Amino acid sequence: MTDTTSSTSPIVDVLCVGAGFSGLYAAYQAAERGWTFAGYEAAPDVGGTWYWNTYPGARCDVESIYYSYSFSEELQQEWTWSERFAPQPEILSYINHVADRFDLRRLFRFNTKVVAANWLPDEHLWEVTLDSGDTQRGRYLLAASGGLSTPKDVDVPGMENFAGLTVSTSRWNISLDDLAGKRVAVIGTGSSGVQCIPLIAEVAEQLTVFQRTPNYVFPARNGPLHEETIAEVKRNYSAIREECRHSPGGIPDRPVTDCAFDVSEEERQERYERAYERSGFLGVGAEFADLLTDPKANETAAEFMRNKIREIVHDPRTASLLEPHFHPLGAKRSCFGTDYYETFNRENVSLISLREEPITTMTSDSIVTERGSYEVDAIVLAIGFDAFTGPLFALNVTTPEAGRLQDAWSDGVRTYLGVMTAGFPNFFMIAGPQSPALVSNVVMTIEQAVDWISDLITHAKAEGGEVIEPTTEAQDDWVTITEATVDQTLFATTDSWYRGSNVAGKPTTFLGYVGGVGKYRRMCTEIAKRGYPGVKIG
Ligand code: FAD
Ligand code: N01
Repeated sequence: MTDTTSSTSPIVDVLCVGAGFSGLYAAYQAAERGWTFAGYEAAPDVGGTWYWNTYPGARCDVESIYYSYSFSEELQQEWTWSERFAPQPEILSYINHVADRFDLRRLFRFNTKVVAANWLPDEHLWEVTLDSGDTQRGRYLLAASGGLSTPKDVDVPGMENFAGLTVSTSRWNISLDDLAGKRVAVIGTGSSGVQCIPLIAEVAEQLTVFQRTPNYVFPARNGPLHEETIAEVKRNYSAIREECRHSPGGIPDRPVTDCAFDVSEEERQERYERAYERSGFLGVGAEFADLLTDPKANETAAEFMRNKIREIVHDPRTASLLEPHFHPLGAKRSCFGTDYYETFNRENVSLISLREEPITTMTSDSIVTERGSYEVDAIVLAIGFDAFTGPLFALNVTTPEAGRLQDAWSDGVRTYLGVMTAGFPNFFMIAGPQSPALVSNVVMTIEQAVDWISDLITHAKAEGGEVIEPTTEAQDDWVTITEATVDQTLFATTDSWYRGSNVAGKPTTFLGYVGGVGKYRRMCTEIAKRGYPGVKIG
């Protein structure tokens, strides 16, 4: 292992922050290419998202046979997923297996936070400072620090007054049994809330869900993966992965060309029914080509889902509060749940709409709203993340010329391909903002990004170049492309973490490229073939 423990450690080729899917694959590529590598991970072990998010019900919502590494044929043949959407412990075991199988763990220092990263222009090196005070120098700095790894600051009024048990889904540190027989509140009904609410309802004496914005929750339709399915997938894995790489979302596509009003009302409803049964990202929200561009078309799908909620939820008032009316279907990240709406038929579950009665404060044992006071023993916070820029800014990435990354991006994110940013040489982001990560099977996006970055470094080394930086012009073009692409869609009109609007004071720029994984890959490949025209290599 490269000694990464003191300021006298030898200079490494690659400094990397994070040991989730991104960091581990970056370590693998570095080892394959013979580069020295020093990785740092704040957690005690590998896993990233799947190390931290251990709340009840946590699982992926991109099918596991796709939401996994494709770089090793042996790996994908020897690993067998148990369910369509594997639960968190299984995904974490998989990541641990990968770390052991490819001997990657030795390349990371755990329980170690990177607190600063400074570019030394005369030496063409990055120097990272660790929370221990140690420093380490390296030629390239990779932020594999995750898009959803920094929990949002708790912005619920009066939280500091509450004396009962408080736990956050993104830093879950209790067992479900700790909530047994208790009066529990869940605040937040995004993907995390949707996954844990049904399981908490099963053990709590009383569960009160505090919902601010109702979302569209599709049935996950999870289940065991049968032997024949697994055998079939393994026989065809190479072809399946290739299809994913060139698809819009990093999963096998189901292309549709017709629009919602091209068909009769009857046919539309039949197709939504079939899509609802199928579920997944190619379900209702992907049944017609114009659902994410035409508000009227979208409304047909939204109303279909509201009807489903009214059918499932017995109490009409609760059903109406659960009906999503505040944003188009799919324009915020859709949620996939198991018995989510059914849970609100339980005697011990009630729903409070924070749009009707916002929380004003808390006491030691109650949540106080504009309309009443709710006594609880425990509060589960499922309020989301400071996405992308949260973890990146915490690195305090600084160059003498451009200053800190957070200052360079004070008006919004600016990247070249979501991978680099002008003014910050030899700094690379894996699955970063303005990449397709936001709306893709992220593991596929990670592999593509690491391969592309590694090829660029290889190219620069071959040319004798030590410094790699995008031109401002290429970056401006990419920002324009990402904005123009999203402006054609309903994503642009919707407040969500996709746009940074969930965090007070964060500039609202869209944090992803929504033109599709396949199209993005083609662009990146073409840029590489042409000798990286948007990149200065010196
Ligand atoms: P992460 O897994 O977030 O890992 C980043 C690591 O960097 C973390 O371990 C963190 O501790 C470490 N780190 C950050 N800053 C520092 C620092 N300064 N110093 C040291 N270490 C640091 N995506 C999908 O495509 N499909 C899904 O089904 C899916 N499900 C998800 C479910 C949940 C509950 C969440 C939260 C996200 C989900 N995602 C999903 C997105 C998921 O984040 C990515 O798929 C993927 O796991 C990201 O991997 P990563 O390695 O890039 O980042
Ligand atoms: O976070 P979120 P999440 N008072 O931001 C509410 C991935 N993921 O952790 O919409 C009261 O989506 C907020 O309300 P509003 C996935 O990419 C995947 O659930 O802002 N409420 C919202 O209801 C996902 O998109 C899975 O009005 C407050 C909720 O809290 C991303 O991670 C599972 C509040 C936050 O929802 C984030 O999901 C889990 C406040 N002060 C996560 N602040 C899978 O299924 C926020 N809220 C694979």
